[in-house]
Amino acid sequence: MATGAEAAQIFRQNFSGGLTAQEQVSGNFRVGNGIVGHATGGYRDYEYSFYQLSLDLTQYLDALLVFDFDIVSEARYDGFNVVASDTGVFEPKAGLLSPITAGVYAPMSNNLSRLGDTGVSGTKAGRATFDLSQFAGGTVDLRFQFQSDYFATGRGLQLDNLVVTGTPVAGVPEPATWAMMILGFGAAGSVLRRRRMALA
Ligand SMILES: [Ca+2]
Repeated sequence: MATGAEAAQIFRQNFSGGLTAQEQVSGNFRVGNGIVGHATGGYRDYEYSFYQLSLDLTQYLDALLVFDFDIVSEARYDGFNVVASDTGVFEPKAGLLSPITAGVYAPMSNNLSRLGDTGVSGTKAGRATFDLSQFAGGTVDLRFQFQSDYFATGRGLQLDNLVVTGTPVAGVPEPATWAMMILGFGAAGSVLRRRRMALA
């Protein structure tokens, strides 16, 4: 888990602008009013929508995902969860990521075709944390997927303030280290110049 002063920011999104090339939305999800999800209106019967994010973690030893969620939906029958794929292909119900945060996921009642048995449902808001360390050293696609059954109610899901942090692999100097190195090279150069002048 990425903790302490050594953790670096890998990705940050507050949805006040558009999406980057590494993000996409599908179904009824949109970006608007500084959020992604059901930005306006509600959701429909048998909806499947998602926000998806591709992360390059090749230069990190670990990674931590944090985001805010706010959902108004039919409890246990409509909801969302987060799934991961390192192949770019998502199989229904496969790759479920479980949050570190306790009490976020709860059992779904009707075993939704893609969401599966576990998700965030009903009327709920909070901040969820996921450990992505199992994907460190590689790339991973994360899908924040929403699904409803026949009885659609509520305005659905909104996501905001998504941050991914991680510990960079050793050997990648921090900016402060680079500054020290450049100063060091400069000092060495001036010593050489003085020596050449003395020889001339
Ligand atoms: Ca926002």
